[in-house]
Amino acid sequence: MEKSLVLIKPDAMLRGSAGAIIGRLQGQGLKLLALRMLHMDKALAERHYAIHAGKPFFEDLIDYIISTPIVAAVFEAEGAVEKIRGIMGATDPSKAAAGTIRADFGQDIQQNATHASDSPETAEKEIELFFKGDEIFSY
Ligand code: FUP
Repeated sequence: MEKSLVLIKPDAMLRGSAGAIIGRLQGQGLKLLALRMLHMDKALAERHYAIHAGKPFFEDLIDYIISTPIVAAVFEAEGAVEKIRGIMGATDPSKAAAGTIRADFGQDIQQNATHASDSPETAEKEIELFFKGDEIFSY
């Protein structure tokens, strides 16, 4: 079984879409193992997005992700990483397939409603940034 980290980002929080997004993932066979609401600080944001450090959009991305509280979740399924990325759709909501979370809830390439891990290895590292071992349930 594979796990992936999902973040409900500030634009989706401001629009009240967190519950709908979590429900959509649960409804498509992803098992919810961990759930937490937090306001990321700059240090955590920079660690989470370290791979994008130095890119032109990096500073804006950090300011955006720390602009409101967010919801962090761990979901599990066989092939969870690819499954979730398919359900979420392309990074840019205007290019995301109809019926995907980003097409339905995202605004633009920055305010795109959700984050999901891009590989099982990244997922393990990202999950550790947001959750302690005993906060991840198995049932
Ligand atoms: P994704 O894996 O689909 O979340 O997309 P990326 O890892 O390519 O990008 C991570 C985040 O950087 C995106 F969610 C939004 C942000 N981003 C921008 O703000 N501008 C860009 O041009 C590209 C990405």
